[in-house]
Amino acid sequence: MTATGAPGEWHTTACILCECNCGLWIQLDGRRLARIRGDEAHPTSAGYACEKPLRLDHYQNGRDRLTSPLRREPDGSYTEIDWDTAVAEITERLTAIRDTHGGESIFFYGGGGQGNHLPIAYGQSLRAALGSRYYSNALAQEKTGEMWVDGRLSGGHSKGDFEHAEVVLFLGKNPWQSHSFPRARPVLREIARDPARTMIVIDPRRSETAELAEFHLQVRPGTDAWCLAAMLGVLVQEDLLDHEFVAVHTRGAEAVSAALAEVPVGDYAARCGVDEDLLRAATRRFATAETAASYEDLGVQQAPNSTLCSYLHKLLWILTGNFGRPGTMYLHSSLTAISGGSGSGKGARLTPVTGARIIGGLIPCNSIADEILTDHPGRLRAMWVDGANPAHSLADSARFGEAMRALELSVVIDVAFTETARQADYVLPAATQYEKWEATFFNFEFPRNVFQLRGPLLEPAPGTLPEPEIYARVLRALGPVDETVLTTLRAAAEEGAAAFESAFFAAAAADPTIMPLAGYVLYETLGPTLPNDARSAAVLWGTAQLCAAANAESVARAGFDGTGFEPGRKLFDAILNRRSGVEFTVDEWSDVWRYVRRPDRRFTVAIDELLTELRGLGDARSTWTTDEFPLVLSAGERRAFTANTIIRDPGWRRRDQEGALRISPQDAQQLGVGSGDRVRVVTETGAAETAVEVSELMQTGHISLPNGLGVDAPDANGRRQRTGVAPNDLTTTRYRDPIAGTPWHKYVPARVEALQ
Ligand SMILES: Nc1nc2c(c(=O)[nH]1)N[C@H]1C(S)=C(S)[C@@H](COP(=O)(O)OP(=O)(O)OC[C@H]3O[C@@H](n4cnc5c(=O)[nH]c(N)nc54)[C@H](O)[C@@H]3O)O[C@H]1N2
Ligand SMILES: Nc1nc2c(c(=O)[nH]1)N[C@H]1C(S)=C(S)[C@@H](COP(=O)(O)OP(=O)(O)OC[C@H]3O[C@@H](n4cnc5c(=O)[nH]c(N)nc54)[C@H](O)[C@@H]3O)O[C@H]1N2
Ligand code: SF4
Ligand SMILES: [Mo]
Repeated sequence: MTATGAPGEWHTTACILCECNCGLWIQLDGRRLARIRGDEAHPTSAGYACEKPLRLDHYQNGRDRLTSPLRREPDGSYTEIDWDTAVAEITERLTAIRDTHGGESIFFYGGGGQGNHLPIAYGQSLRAALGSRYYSNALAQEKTGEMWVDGRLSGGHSKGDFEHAEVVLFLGKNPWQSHSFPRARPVLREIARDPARTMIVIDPRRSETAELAEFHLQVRPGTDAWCLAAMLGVLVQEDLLDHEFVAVHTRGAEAVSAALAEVPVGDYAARCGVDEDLLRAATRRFATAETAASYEDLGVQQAPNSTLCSYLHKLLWILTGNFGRPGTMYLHSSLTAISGGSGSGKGARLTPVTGARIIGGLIPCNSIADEILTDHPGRLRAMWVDGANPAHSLADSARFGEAMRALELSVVIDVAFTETARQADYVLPAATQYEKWEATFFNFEFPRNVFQLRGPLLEPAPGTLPEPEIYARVLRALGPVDETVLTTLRAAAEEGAAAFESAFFAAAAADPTIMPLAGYVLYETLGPTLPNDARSAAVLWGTAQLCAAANAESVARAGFDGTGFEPGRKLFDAILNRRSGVEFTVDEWSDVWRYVRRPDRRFTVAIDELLTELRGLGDARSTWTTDEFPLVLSAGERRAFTANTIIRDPGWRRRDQEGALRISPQDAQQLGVGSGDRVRVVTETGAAETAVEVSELMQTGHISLPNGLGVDAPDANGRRQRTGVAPNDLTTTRYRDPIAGTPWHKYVPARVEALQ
């Protein structure tokens, strides 16, 4: 569906500012996104939208938009070049690097932020064509610890049914601002209002969510492992476990119970700074509720002991039997694997230079600079970045920038001239997410899971291309697929769905190199035959077929039934046509055990590596502050107008444009500063100046800066201005989780100096 441009017409699309991807209706005024409201027909968001997307035009028409491919010259300036030149030069240099150092020296990063995942599959084709092995994205600086634990426990991805839970627990998570589940604010308000329901929040800060909670366990920063261990200790020592659930649905619980029986609850409550009676009361409330659901996020995932915390958190709901019923936790279907870590990377378990653990196919973000800068024959020589801004979002930006400059080749695809683009050898301008076919693979619902394909509202801005076309141009130059195969498949596609289905799978069976290149092959063959110029959606044909084959029953229940390739065909047609989203699987709650990927369908609860860490907590260190750096800085809090770096123009923020440093009244008094005063924040890695906001929400010793600030964007006169602090000027890759390698963005030892 290309835009008709009829005045007053509401276009169906979605918000791209966080992983909820709420459905939106948008009215255009020329090329401006003029009026924006929640899409009432969207199956999950049902008309809900927060304040952020109302000003999405700052994304669509940002001053920093790219309109031509750029080449970096030896003096660091950029020259505009045409697409043919860009594709030819990049292909030639990629080929030379592959021939000299092997395809595994070409590293891929990104593949979509919060709303643009469709290009991942086309990127996988390019990786396969080059023989690239290593890949990563932002998940490897937040979710890989949790992914590792989920993998050990069940092999699935767990989430909660907050809307129907009697008790909800948020661990290092502030859904009032960060959302992450459908209609977060109305759901939170309903829970707070209902005397029969209870909210528990574990957060050092009195966040907007904590403000609504009955129990706020206001831990000292970085001490959640002691808090969670104490809660689990209470469960076992006060005999609050769901014994029947544990007996029927888990394996290895004896070892876990034995370790928890020894937890000194009072000592650990003191270690995390939470009143023991409050901790016990909150635990009893959680354990005795009919239904409970919980969510862990960055407050623990980017802090000390993060993988251990993920484990202890999941034990809380498993040992109390809060799984597999409405209002509890669940595992869910997926249309496709989100990490995108397959390609030829399958089998790589450790990074090539530093030997760090690869989880979900992703190199730990904290290792990337070392994988490039270390003098080692296996080091990474080239980097391809798409839809990410790692020179801003990863720990220690200065070192990441140094790593990018040390590469033999770096290519960045983005809509804007970002911090990462400004370190790259080539910059390729993409059409925005409102100018092309796009989709998100953040599809985490149960029992009805939803996928939405969005059509373009506008033609691509002059000079830009949708990513699938960019990948196709590079791949055509590389020529990884025999032309006769493409010709045969093109003819079959012209003939119709059935002919194409048999032809494609016959070709894939005859030649095992086809499947890893499926995105490209589908784009070149099926793509041109799709209605409404939906060529970029071609890869979803394969996705739909694989999803239908893997989840036959629940796809059939969603209305896509039949024999052979019929269910996949029906699902693909629905994806192409139902613009507010498609329920692609419909499950029964009893089906949830199908997603426990174990032969006995039980949770494997004993994880030896983490039980050892649990037993060692008594002697483990819980403070990393020093006389030089006496405060704990949370570098990257979600606020009302932050959305990673997706919108670069500070004018989109209605309040707190500069993103002040939040500090407790006690610390402010000691420094002799008040709200609005300017200070310097100093850490081991760097220093930055900022305004202060004295806040009752902060505990003494804890300071907090927002995420997504500190980008350099042109002002009305075209001069680049930096607004606010770039958090990763202050962070380090050195502090990291021992298992997942994830950074401690929420625990950066710091000091604050008052400025005159
Ligand atoms: N408005 C907005 N929403 C967003 C985003 C955005 O940029 N802006 N980004 C999206 C993305 S990518 C993500 S991953 C999610 C993240 O969503 P959240 O994880 O909810 O976001 P944060 O504000 O980073 O951190 C949550 C809480 O952790 C607390 N915290 C800090 N240190 C500790 C600690 O030691 N222990 C505990 N228990 N808590 C601690 C903070 O005080 C904060 O309230 O948000 C998504 N939603
Ligand atoms: N210190 C600190 N660092 C953090 C965090 C923190 O809390 N503290 N949070 C971390 C978290 S949880 C996350 S998820 C990461 C996020 O960091 P990144 O994954 O790097 O993502 P974004 O900042 O969202 O950048 C998305 C990029 O995609 C571009 N873009 C938008 N639309 C399109 C499109 O259609 N095509 C293409 N090709 N590009 C497009 C945007 O211009 C932007 O440059 O940041 C992390 N970094
Ligand atoms: S909750 Fe997230 S996806 Fe929904 S409208 Fe707000 S920013 Fe957009
Ligand atoms: Mo994130």
